[in-house]
Amino acid sequence: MKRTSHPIHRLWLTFVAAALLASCSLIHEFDRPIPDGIGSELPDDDSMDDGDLYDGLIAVLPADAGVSDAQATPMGSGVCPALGQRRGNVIELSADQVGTLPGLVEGAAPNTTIKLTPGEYTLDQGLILGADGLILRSTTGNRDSVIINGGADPQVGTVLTVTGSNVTVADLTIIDAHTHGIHVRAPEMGGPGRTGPLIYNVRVADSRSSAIVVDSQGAAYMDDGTIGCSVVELTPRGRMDTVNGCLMGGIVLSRTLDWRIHDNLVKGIFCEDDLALHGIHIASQSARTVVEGNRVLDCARGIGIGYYGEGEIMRPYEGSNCLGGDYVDDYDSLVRNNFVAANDPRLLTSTAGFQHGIGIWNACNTSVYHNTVFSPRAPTDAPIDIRYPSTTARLKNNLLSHGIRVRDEAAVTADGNLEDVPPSLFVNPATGDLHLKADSEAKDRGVELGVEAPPVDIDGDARSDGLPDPGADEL
Ligand SMILES: [Ca+2]
Ligand SMILES: [Ca+2]
Repeated sequence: MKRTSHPIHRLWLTFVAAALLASCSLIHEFDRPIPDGIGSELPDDDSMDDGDLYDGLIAVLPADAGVSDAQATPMGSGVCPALGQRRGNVIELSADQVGTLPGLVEGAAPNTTIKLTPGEYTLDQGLILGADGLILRSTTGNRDSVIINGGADPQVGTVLTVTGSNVTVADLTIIDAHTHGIHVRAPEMGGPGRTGPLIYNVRVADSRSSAIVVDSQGAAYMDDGTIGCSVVELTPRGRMDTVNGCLMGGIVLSRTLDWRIHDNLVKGIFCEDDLALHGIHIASQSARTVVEGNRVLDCARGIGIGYYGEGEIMRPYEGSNCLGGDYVDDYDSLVRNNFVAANDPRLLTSTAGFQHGIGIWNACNTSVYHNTVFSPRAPTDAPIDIRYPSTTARLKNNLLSHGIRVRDEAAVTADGNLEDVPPSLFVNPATGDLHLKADSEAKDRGVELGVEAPPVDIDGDARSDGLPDPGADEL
C-alpha cells in the first residue's frame, strides 16, 4: 500500500498491442446459486402469491449477442435468472401504437403490466411511470428485442421517469436519451418517499447525461431498490454529444438507502477532454448500498462510494455509527466481487485518463472485499483510492495491478490484498476478463474473512475451499 501520489507509469506496450488484436468469448458455463446479497433480493417463485409480482421463472434465455453483451453477465445464469411473469392486468402494445404509449403509461392503474412487442419505439415525449407496481417490459424477455429511442430530443428529455413504488423496468433497451435513460425519484417535494423499484435486464446506451439516476425530492427519498443484470454504456456517438459537458456517470445514486447494484456491465463512461463521474457512483449521503458482481470497463472512474469532501448534512442515518458530526458522504456500504478494467486507448490517452478503479471518498464504514482492478498502465490515482478524514474503510482480498493509495488522513484496515500483480494472472485482461488463469499465482492467497466472506464469487461459484482467492473470481 502506498501513501504517495506519484505512481510509476509502467507501459506494457507489447501487451497493449496484443490486447487490441485479441478477441475472445467470455461466455462461460454457469451453474450457480443466486448469491446471498445484502439488501434487496430478486423476487423468486417461492415468495409469490396473487399479491406478489412474479409467479415463476420463464424459459432461460440465450446469452445476448453483441460485443458488450459478450462481456456482460449472461441472462439466464444463476445470478441473473429471467424474471417471472405476473398475473393480473396485462396490456400489450406494438411499435406502431407508440403514440398512445405516454398516455397509457401515465394513466395506468396500480399493478398493471405493459408489455411491448419487438420493435423500435421512437418517442416524442418522455414516459412517466407513476403507478405503484407498474411493470414495463418486452414480451420476449430479450432486452435487444425492444428499443425505446429518445432521439437525443430535448422534447423527450429523460426517457423513463419512475416515481411510483415497486415499479419494474425490465427486458428492454433505451437509446439516445437527451438527458437520462431512467430517472428514479419520488414524485414531489415534501410528499412521501417511495420504495422498491427494480431495473433489470435493461440496456441503456448513449444517454447524453447520466444513464440511470436515483435521487430525492428534498426529504422524499427513493429507497430499497435494485439495478441488476443490466448494461449501461456510452459509445463515441453519444460521447461527442453530451448535454452537461462531462458531468455524467453511468449509474448515479444520491441520498438513497438500501440499494443493491449487481451484475451489471457499465462501459465507456469517460470524455475525451474532461473527467466524468464514476461508472457506478454512490454519493451525496447514501447509505448501505451493496455494489457487487459488476463489470466496470473503460470508465474514467470505476466505482465510487462517497464523493464530496464537505457539505450540509441533509440525510443523517439513525443507527449508523458514523454520526460524529462531521459531514459524511456515504454510510455503511459494501463493494465486493467486482471487476474493474481500463484498456481502451481512447480512455487511457484522454485528458483525465483512468483515475481509479474504486474510490472511497468521505465514506464511513465501507467494506471493499474481493474486487479485481486492472489497467495496463498506472491509474492517475490508484486502483483503489481512499481519501478524506471521515473515511473509514476495510480493504480485504482485493487483487490489483497497481498499489492502493491512502490520502487526506483516511483510516484504512487492509489485509489479504495483492498489489502490483502482473497481467499474466488473468484470462484476458485486455478485454476485461479478469478471471484467474487455472495456474494463477493469486490462487488461495487471500485471508479468511469469517462472517464477512462473500459466499460466492462474481460467477456465483462458492467460496468454500477455505483458502480465498483474492479478487472477484474464485477458481
Ligand atoms: Ca481458493
Ligand atoms: Ca469463478
